[in-house]
Amino acid sequence: MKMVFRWYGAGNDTVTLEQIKQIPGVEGIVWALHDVPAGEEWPLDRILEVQKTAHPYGFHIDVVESVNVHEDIKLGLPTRDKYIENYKRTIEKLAQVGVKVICYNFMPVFDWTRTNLFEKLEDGSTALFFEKAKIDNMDPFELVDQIASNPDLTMPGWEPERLKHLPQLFQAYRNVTEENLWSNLKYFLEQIIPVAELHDIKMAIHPDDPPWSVFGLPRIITNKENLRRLLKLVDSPSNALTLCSGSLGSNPKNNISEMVREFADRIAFAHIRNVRVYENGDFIETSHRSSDGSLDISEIVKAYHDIGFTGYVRPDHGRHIWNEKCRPGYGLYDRALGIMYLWGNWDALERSKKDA
Ligand code: DNO
Repeated sequence: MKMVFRWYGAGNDTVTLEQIKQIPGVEGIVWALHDVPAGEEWPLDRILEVQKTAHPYGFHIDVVESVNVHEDIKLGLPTRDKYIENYKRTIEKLAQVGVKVICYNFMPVFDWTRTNLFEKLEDGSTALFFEKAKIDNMDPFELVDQIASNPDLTMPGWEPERLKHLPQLFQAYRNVTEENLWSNLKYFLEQIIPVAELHDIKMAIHPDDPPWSVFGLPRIITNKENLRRLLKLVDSPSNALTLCSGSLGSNPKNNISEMVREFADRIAFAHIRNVRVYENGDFIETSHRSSDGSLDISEIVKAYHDIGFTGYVRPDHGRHIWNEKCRPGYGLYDRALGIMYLWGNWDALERSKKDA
């Protein structure tokens, strides 16, 4: 596995490249031009800037997370074609700097959703928390108000610019069913996968987080059957997966290590983290250690080891520990601990293979 670390960019992240350099075994940063609105073509000079920033540290920039998909594409509006063209141009430019994997998602309106970004765990640290009943009974505008009035709360897909259009967006999605979303995804993939193939890039879709419908919006990248269906929409190695253990794992019916084994050759990017799921459907993110959450991370790492995984791996959200002030889920300390846990598991497996 090739270890990478998500970095939001100079001035946009509390973590520095110097710090990342000192985490054992990190080869590259996972990056994006976070200020370019979804649907716009990424400027080459900005892409080159990232490369120039990363290279002195010996980091590659092979993995982009994410090139976001414009809502018109997900909605299947006639205007989608121009945004798809822009998407293709962005793929071509990313190819010019050697990008290998582009992560994206197909969640309507919102990206990951939580009810509290700083919920206390027993050890005094805080972590991202999802209270199911609260979301089920909530008017999404309420949550938007909470977010808008608290500048410390940032969630992807909840940018102020986007939130302004929320009423229209909800209106637009009113008649979009899951089947419509599938066919809009197929349309998109049929256009972009040939471009990705040409440049040897893997388009790695990220599962929905949480993997079920929120606020009545359709969500489809949620379980094994749907991942199978996705891979068949366009049957190409470039139509690939970001297998996120924590996103899929918040539904206890999803067996992550089984998915790793089944989709082995189509997983381009692995997000590994743990999550503790409660009986009422709530969940909280924990340390990566198996015994701290509901997922057996050791078993998941073993599945990757068994398939001889050579793709990219990153630790995912961490807790906020040791009083670190950071982007929710994206501090230095707990993600660095997460990496050491992943390496610990991996190295032990390598060792027993050698000894066998
Ligand atoms: C959350 C991330 C997601 C992910 C996007 C991929 O921290 O896992 O925001 O980057 O869904 O497009």
